[in-house]
Amino acid sequence: MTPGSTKVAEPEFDALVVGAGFAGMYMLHRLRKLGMTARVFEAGDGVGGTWFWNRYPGARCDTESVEYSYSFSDEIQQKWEWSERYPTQPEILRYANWVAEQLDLKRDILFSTRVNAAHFDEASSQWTVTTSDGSTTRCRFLIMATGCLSTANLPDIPGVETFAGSRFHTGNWPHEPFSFEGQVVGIIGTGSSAIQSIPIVASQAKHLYIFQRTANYSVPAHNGPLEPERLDEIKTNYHDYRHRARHSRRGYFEDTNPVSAHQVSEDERRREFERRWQFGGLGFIASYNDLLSDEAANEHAAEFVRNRIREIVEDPETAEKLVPYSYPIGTKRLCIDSGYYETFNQPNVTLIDARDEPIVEVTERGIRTSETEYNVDSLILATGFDAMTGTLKRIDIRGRNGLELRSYWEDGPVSYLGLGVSGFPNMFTITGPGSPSVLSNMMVSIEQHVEWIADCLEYLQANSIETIEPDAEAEAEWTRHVIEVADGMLFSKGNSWWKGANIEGKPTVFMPYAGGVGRYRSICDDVAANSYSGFDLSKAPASASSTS
Ligand code: NA7
Repeated sequence: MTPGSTKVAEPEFDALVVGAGFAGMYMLHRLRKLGMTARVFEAGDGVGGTWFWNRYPGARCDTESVEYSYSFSDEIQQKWEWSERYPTQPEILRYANWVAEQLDLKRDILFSTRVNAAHFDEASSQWTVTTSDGSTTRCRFLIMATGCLSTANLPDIPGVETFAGSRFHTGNWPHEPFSFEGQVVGIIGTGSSAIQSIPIVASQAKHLYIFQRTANYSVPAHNGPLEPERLDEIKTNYHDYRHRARHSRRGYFEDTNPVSAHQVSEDERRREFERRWQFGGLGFIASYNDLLSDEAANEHAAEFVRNRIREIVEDPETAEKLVPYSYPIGTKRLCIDSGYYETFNQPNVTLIDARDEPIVEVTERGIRTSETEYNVDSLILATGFDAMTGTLKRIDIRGRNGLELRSYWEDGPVSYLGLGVSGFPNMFTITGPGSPSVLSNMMVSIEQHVEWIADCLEYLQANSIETIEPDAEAEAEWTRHVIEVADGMLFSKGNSWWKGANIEGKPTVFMPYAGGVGRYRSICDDVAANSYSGFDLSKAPASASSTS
């Protein structure tokens, strides 16, 4: 079938992909390899997804560059040269554009085009997708590659719209360079985005006021140039490294230490935490295999970080405000920093504990708390995202019988394997809720989903199957399993965006699958090997034509 076909019964594309981040880009490549006609709709005017929008100062990936990259093409992984251990946002964006060129992807991506609605028509088994330019496009398969952190959360602080100075959200940063030189700046939030940007903003601003509602745990990145010898060694052994990551717990080259924190002496534990602290990065939380499931084990790691904060921050009162007590380490996303705690030793930086001194409103001039008004020239909202479901629920998605996804998910997302939703035939979600996604190296999870979906589409074609959708019972069972796994861990103790706790009124349901990427991969593989068990497949009526 060719795009633009006038035959009404025919879909215009075999597949439409929503989003041109790393998921959408790779999906397009795989769809082409299957010989399918495909188009990608992308709201931004470039590829890169998360990395297209998050341009705040200091934006950098917390996963090492050699791991946060595509593995599906050895040519691509051998050719590209990362410059630093952790890639900056501009470098990741350059990489995304370079890959798009290598694979000639852009000719099938419609930029500056937001998907507003997608409705399934049962008579034709087609999706009709309505975009921001008012046009509609029909397809057989709808693949949501909308990312997990793509809807910025504007806090519901009274007056936030009235601020007269420059206002920024880290997740939607302007594309033009902006300097805070000589300015008084206020930043609300101390999550990962704030922790990355604060040292940079503090180096420019005349004064920086940081409004912290919850103290976070952060581990140093110890970023630096990527040594050529290390890069060579990885490139030589890339195949083995990638294999290890795909079958690991978190999707990284180095797996979680299989030892319990209780199995070793206090001295040994301290040495291991110290070694990982000095090495830097998210691997700190993988020091022992029970840090996320055993409170006492967790407390050892938490206390280690608390003591480090007290050592780094000179003013004891400020240090105490920065020390996190309210949740076990790792039950909210661990942060990785470059000089975050050290920044509080600068005379031009003030920490305001918004628990002791709550923010009352944003005024034209600044931020008013219960105690005083802080006048600022610029206001940075580092207040996170309506994660994982926010973007999907903002699109008017309707499946069989007009079933709306947003109402189906009113009490929290349900899905089968985080790949599909019952009642929404031929719709796939890449790294959707119910899959490891944000608990893992996203690249590993993205590639696994894209490859699984591509194999599934091939199977459907080969077997003349018209529609696939999760069986409601399999979906309910999987959703229960996702929650059960999380309940067996300490995640209920952190008010994280993983469970929607950061958004007023959002159902508090733990969304990602915490069972590990290796285990999850074999579950998905088994499902595929068993003729897509847990999915309902329906054959095309004999008269219907095939799509490609
Ligand atoms: P996060 O991690 O959700 O952090 C948002 C921060 O903003 C966090 O400190 C919040 O405090 C704070 N916040 C949110 N709303 C308010 C209001 N109304 N008042 C005061 N403070 C508020 O988002 P990030 O962008 O930093 O990171 C997202 C992910 O990107 C990260 O986990 C990595 O995976 C990369 P709270 O903790 O809710 O008390």
